[in-house]
Amino acid sequence: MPRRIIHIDLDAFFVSVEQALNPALKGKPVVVGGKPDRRGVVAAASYEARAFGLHAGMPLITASRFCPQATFLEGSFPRYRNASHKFMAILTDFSPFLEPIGLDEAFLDVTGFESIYGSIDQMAGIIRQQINKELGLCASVGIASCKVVAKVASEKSKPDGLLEIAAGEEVSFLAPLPIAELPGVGKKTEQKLKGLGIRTIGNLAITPLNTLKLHLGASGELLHQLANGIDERKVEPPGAAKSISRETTFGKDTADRSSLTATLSYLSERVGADLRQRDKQARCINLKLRYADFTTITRSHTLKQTTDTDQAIFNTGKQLLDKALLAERQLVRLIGIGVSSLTEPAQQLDMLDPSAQRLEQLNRAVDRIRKKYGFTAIQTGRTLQLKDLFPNDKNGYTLETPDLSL
Ligand code: TTP
Ligand code: MG
Repeated sequence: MPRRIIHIDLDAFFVSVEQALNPALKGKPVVVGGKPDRRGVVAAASYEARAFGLHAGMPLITASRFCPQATFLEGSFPRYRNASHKFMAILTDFSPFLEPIGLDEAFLDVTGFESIYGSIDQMAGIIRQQINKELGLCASVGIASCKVVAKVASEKSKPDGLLEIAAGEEVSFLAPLPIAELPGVGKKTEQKLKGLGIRTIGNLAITPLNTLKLHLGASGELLHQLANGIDERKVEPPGAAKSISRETTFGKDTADRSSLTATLSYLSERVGADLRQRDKQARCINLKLRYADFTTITRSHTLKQTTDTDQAIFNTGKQLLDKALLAERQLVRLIGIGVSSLTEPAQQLDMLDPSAQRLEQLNRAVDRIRKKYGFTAIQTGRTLQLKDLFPNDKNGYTLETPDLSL
């Protein structure tokens, strides 16, 4: 039986939350990101502001030149997270097969649900109404037989829209769209494809697989499938992890502080990204070391305040590492970092600490760029030296024992 999948994404999310709180801002150009004299960038722009060319990622100063009459707001991340929880709670009422993506986006597998609601289209209408009634927000919805087509459809229906692609229509729906609109095609891939004369998703769909593999490697095959509307990926709940960890064995045992620190930093970033993807916070940070003689130690530290930032995970891990290296002078064979005692985000605490809030926003911004362009698209100064230690591609460094999440 063909699947029916809903992709739902809130319109101009941060801005819409502000407009729901202050209706005087509705229908006007509004920007969340900060005052225009600040060095930051636009996080979200209302559709009225987008009409002036404003978009996420644009420097605030440029935005204020294009649209001086816009209202510029600092925004409040805990407020958006709170709205996000309510949004996800509404979706859970409609289907247990829910996969949240970030704060304002989710997939729902609703195969067979037409018998309850008359049609999936009607079901989506009820979901949108409920979000509007309870949160004062507009959501756009795509419905299709697989994730990629549902996602492109919701994007196409924006703002405040609904677009259903019938089974069998996937390829013809995608074909005329520019390649940049295919999820998974970032700026670099777009340039490469254009260099090959591939401009539309339809061009990509009929390009021989070998040509794509030659120029794009393994991701060429995936993109070819997606362009043909083939996407078997399931809608999967993120799973209730009790702990999250990453570890790796070095090719050669080492006592070199800077490569140990760089590896710890990279592993901390992977753990942090996973933690945020699950929208969890951690109280306990755990370091694991295996020495050349195979003795293995773990050292833990319990934080006063829960965290989900790469920096807090790394800083605590680094303190534990420094202590352990002082106590034991052997070469290190394996290093691992993990978090446990996972909880829901502690919202009130963040409110009191604007610097924690900014760090959290920064981490989330990095997550978004990495989701689009690959994990190594952004590297911190500390991890850069890993280039000499481990092979890497856009998904990150190839570690000897990667991805040991429990
Ligand atoms: P998006 O869903 O990408 O954007 P949006 O909801 O503002 O607009 P729309 O979906 O209608 O196109 O991102 C959701 C929120 O994430 C957005 O409101 C603000 C935040 N965000 C940033 O902080 N920086 C960014 O670069 C992007 C893209 C989003
Ligand atoms: Mg959105």
